[in-house]
Amino acid sequence: MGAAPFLAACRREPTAHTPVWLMRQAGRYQPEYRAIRARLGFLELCKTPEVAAEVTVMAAEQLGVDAAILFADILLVLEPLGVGLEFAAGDGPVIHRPVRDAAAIDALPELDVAAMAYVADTVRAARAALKVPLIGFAAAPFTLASYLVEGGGSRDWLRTKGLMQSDPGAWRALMEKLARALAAYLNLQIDAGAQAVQLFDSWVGCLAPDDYRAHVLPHVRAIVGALRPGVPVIHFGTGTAGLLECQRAAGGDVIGLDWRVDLDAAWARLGDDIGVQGNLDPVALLAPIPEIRRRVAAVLGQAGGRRGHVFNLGHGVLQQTPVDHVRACVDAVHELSSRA
Ligand code: 1CP
Repeated sequence: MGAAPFLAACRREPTAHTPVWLMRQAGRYQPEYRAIRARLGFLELCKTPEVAAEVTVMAAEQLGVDAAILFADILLVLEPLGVGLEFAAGDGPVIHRPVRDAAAIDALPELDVAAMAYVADTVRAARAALKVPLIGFAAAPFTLASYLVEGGGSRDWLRTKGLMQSDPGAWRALMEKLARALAAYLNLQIDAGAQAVQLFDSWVGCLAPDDYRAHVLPHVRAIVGALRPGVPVIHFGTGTAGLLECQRAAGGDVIGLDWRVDLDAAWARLGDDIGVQGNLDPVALLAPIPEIRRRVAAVLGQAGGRRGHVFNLGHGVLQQTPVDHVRACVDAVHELSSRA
């Protein structure tokens, strides 16, 4: 056997089947995860490396996927910045002291990456137990800034886009600070053993291409350029049909797509010298298994067996998804893409 299929696909090398992993493959849809969460808060779980590693490994093994993803959260890096991160039960994440103007941005400390040592410990513990490659991850700076500025999740990102458009100097200072933090954090994960990394720019699809080019692209590019060489970078976003060329220009070996684009048309725009990840609608996993298989076949059909396709959902596994449907999806990818 050559390299693991997941890493081979990230490098656009041939593989015996299309590799598959799923965003949020560890989480609330699993009874074992819910049992762990009944005794540990989310932040506590993330900060207990043995248990976070167990959650990482359990998801990968149960599903038979081709890669594991570190169990952590994109918002953890905000905690040492002293902005009051809390994962409030039921309501999603809250930032108690949001950062909304030049003075607050100036006062935001640089990340001391030593504060994230527990994540490196999780990476090491997971690697020791895993048979498949481990993906590390971080937010891309726009998506991280959106939580920091809004004070939590948002539907319209008014304050974030408002800051970007009305005080571009302050915005740039914020993005530069976050980009330095995120590059150091990802390199910490890589040094601990992460074999690929994914940048989650989950909410960047709310931007006009001109704003992306002026206010986001340079900072993503700075992160990608600062990472240890030789480790594949997956650059993911949702709602990015208007931004694909810009995302490609910003960097990454593989571009992660959501279901709102045809994978083949998106790949044609990106060019065949880059990999593509995606892009089944997570809602499809609620359908009966024969329908799941039909939809998996449709995504694989659009990829056409080309080198460089990593199968995934277009966003995370939904909490309501039956475990056997998730497994059926993974099995279908392997069966229907087998080239052995
Ligand atoms: O209550 C719980 O148990 C916590 C739910 C939960 C989980 C399971 C949160 C809170 N984070 C996570 C894990 C997580 N988050 C992973 C683990 C690895 C895996 O994929 O299996 C990853 C990669 C993330 C990344 C993440 N966190 C993103 C990017 C991906 C995406 O969904 O777009 C985002 C936006 C977050 C913020 C966040 N953390 C948690 C929640 C509920 C949210 C979303 C809040 C919102 O909608 O704004």
